[in-house]
Amino acid sequence: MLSGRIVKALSGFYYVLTVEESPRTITCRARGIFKHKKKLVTPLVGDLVTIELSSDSEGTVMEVSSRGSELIRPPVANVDQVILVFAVTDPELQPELLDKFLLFIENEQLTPIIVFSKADLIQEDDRALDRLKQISDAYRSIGYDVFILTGDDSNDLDMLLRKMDGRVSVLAGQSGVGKSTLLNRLMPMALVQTGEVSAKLGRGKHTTRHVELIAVPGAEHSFLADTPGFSQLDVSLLTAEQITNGYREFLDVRDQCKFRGCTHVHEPDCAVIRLLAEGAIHTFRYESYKQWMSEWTELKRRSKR
Ligand SMILES: Nc1nc2c(ncn2[C@@H]2O[C@H](COP(=O)(O)OP(=O)(O)OP(=O)(O)O)[C@@H](O)[C@H]2O)c(=O)[nH]1
Ligand SMILES: [Mg+2]
Ligand SMILES: [Zn+2]
Repeated sequence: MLSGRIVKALSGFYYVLTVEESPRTITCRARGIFKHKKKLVTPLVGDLVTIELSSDSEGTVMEVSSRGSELIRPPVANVDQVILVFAVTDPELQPELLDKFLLFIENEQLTPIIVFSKADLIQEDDRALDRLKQISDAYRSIGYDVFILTGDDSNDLDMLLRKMDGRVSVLAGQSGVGKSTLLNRLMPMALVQTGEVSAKLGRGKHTTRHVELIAVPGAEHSFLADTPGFSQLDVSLLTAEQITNGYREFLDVRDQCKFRGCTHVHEPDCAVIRLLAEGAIHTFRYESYKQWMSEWTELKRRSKR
């Protein structure tokens, strides 16, 4: 029996990187369904497993260890942090969508890192540059790490790489924002396919289709996962309280609201609404909060009909 980590799952096979002096990748079939504390589990990328070898390079997954964390989208287990990539243009930056991603990350107790890509595409005199600066300052003031990719950013890339030390990180964001491109810039030897590479080969746009964990070279227990892009996120999977908890700056002051369980929308003596009026909470954050709250209410109402 050997232990390892599932780094890729494709067409019924699990690719397991072994924990050994010289790690190797073993192609495995799963033994069927796994029971864990009476729950059925399907192995996920990121799972720590034990395997039985049938040859030097093939084996069977025998057991899945219990998970430290489990993301539904992208589907990865045992993640420590999420590198959330948002393009500043092409597609146009939508901070409310960024906040929607943050809702899920915060509620999984994962550390988000925000990366704004394609900043090299905005002209210096463009108003979009001011907007980017305002938005990134806002997220920094709330306590998030924010990186901006300008093409001339090797220092930032080094800092980002250091943040991945000893951790399992996963890239997340819409399709075409540059997740695979960023992975290749951080780890040039990984050579994952990006939209650009295959366009050169004349095969049209390449889009990532599976989750793959890639070991960060020279760093122990460090992995970065490339994932397929997505933008559909179902807020009805969360509770109303989780939506409120998804906004860090509201959490900090909720004890000052008059009512316990204040939703910060219509209640009197609400600390969030007071701070909003004082300018200490960003309007765009509060607006996105109301947007996801009302989407949540609407989805719940419809599901009851
Ligand atoms: N100008 C510029 N182009 C970028 C940047 N990052 C990515 N691109 C381009 O955007 C396109 C899509 O990049 P990918 O890295 O494949 O995007 P992705 O997020 O992996 O997309 P999916 O795999 O579909 O989820 C490619 O043509 C890249 O060259 C950037 O920072 N600046
Ligand atoms: Mg990709
Ligand atoms: Zn309140």
